[in-house]
Amino acid sequence: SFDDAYHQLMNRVMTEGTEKTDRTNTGTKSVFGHQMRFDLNEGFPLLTTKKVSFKLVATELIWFLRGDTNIKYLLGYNNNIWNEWAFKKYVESSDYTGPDMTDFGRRALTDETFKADYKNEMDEFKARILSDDAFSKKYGTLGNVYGKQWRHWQGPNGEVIDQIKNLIDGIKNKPDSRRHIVSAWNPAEIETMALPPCHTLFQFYVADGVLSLQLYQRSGDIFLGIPFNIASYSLLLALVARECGLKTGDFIHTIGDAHIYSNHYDAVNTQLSRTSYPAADLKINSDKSMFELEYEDFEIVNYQSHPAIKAPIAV
Ligand code: DHF
Ligand code: TMP
Repeated sequence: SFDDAYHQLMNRVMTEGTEKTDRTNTGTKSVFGHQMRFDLNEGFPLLTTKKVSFKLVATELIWFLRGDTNIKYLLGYNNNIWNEWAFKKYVESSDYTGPDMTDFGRRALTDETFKADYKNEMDEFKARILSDDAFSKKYGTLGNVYGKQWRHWQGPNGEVIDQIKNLIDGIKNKPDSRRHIVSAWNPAEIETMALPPCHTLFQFYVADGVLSLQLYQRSGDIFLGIPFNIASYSLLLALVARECGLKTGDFIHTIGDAHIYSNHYDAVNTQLSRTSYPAADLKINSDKSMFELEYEDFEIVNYQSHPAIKAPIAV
């Protein structure tokens, strides 16, 4: 099952991983270089040994494809997965006058009084992003992250490069090309990003009318991020195949620094003790082009899973 490949990765890192400090001061165990392969003809790879929210995955992918980099769109779907990184930019700015939020992610884990303050400030921040246009323009944005690079890469002479449109044209017109590449890693703009892209570069491949996709992910949070990344790129593969009139083949997930955070070990062991269910299926109930599709056009059928497992995210 799809879960097997993921469980193998968790097992590998738990048993062979090297302990390492990291940017977030949480501590991780990691391996460098791991590859998983998911054949989309076996169903849709939404993990079943914990519940993964397809809604959060799909609304995030549509947000990328719209070229959007502002969390306001996500908040409209009650998708909170990027809040901390926008909030961080706000509380580090001179416009923020509330209680000190330095290192809020880690402090909220051990200090109950602080946790309440943090929650208050975050709730206010979210409400303001949704209701105050000027505020959301300034503080809802994550900088020149995925959406910007995918759809509006800034060329040296002021031209704007739409990598996704170019990709679709390329796959349709020159399927054999070895240049079906999209890069989110724009070295000139890394400084402007709330978080440098984790899913860095991807490539499509066509053979015998079948489309495959390989992702190079430079850094992978195995417990929280990777389940989303697997589902997100599998959905992207399905969308591009549909757009180009091709069948779906494999999603190949190649990860550089594949790590488990030290405060996820218990959660990982819980998940490893579970047995997988049969894979779910993806349905797209619309004829619209991939650029016009909305979350409501997608449906995940026959998704049976174990319960969600909560774990803190390293900011
Ligand atoms: N930072 C770190 N440390 N790890 C990440 O995986 C990560 N991912 C980012 C941004 N920064 C990151 C964007 N993607 C969640 C999943 C994916 C994601 C961000 C957050 C997450 O928290 N998932 C939880 C709860 C989701 C919810 O219900 O809100 C989960 O249990 O899947
Ligand atoms: P880093 O920039 O120091 O590598 O931290 C980024 C963290 O976020 C790292 O734990 C990987 C994780 N991450 C994912 O696993 N998947 C994602 O899609 C994103 C955005 C981040």
